[in-house]
Amino acid sequence: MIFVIGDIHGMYDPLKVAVDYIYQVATKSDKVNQVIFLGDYIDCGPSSKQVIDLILQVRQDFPTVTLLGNHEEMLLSYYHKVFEFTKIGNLWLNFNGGVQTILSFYPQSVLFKAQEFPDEKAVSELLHLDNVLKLDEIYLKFFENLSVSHIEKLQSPNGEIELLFSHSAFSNRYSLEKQLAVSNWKDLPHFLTEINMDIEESNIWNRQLLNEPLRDNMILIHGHTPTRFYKQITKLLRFWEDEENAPFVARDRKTKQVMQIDIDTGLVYGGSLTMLAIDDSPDAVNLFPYYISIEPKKGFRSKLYHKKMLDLS
Ligand SMILES: [Mn+2]
Repeated sequence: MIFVIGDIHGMYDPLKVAVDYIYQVATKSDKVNQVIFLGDYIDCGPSSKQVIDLILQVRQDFPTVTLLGNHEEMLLSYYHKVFEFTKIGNLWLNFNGGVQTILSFYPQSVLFKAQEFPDEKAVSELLHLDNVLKLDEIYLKFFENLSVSHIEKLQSPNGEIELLFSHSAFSNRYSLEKQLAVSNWKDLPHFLTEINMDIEESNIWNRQLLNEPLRDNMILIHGHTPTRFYKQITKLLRFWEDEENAPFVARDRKTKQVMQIDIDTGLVYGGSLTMLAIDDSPDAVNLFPYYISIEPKKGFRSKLYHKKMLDLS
């Protein structure tokens, strides 16, 4: 079994439920062959550091892939003062929940020395100081070494299937091979310059849906855009008949093959955390047997998670 976990954004409790489920599966029934995290571990929620600590623990116990999200990209760009860091810093701290991440990793930051919580202007001025954020080496290495994409090749009764994992969607407009060649955060500036791509189109920021499959028998699995967002941009899509916090499944118009699955179900926007189960055994009848949906706790009687069927119709 492969487990894929969508956008977490500093929300430790739902992640703990997902991780406990994985340990339970590993001790009771199936073999856990891979755990894949799709990025956006930090920002907005209160527990970014605890989230990373839990991911580091999972990494010790299971083969694990950790992908780079745009929020980790913002943190690194700010931390290393690159990519016009002031702009990125403002964007990160003022609009993307970066302050919560600093509070979690570095509560002694000068950001919190002021009597009142700093407003936008004060944050901008503080950006130039060195003691806003300091990260321990273990966390800095974790962020710097996050992968930009990952491929799993599976044998199925219908032939080989490639699963491509990424924080957000790849683009049909650029060479797939070049997009796949980016290994980590440090490769990004060179890659963007080389193919003249705006970072908004890269597979850590892009919000465009695929026009067609990236290659035959390849399914892209990603997060980044809360699935309910698609409902707002078009009413023509039919995926919203049941519930808003379900993964989003897109098929090729011509062949009707599944080509894209988005599992960011908007945890920090009042949605849920989604963990997709993938049956990677060669005789798997159903590649996507179920997903786990975890809503932030509503009361002590509420169930911790719900096991649901992925609607592939
Ligand atoms: Mn994102």
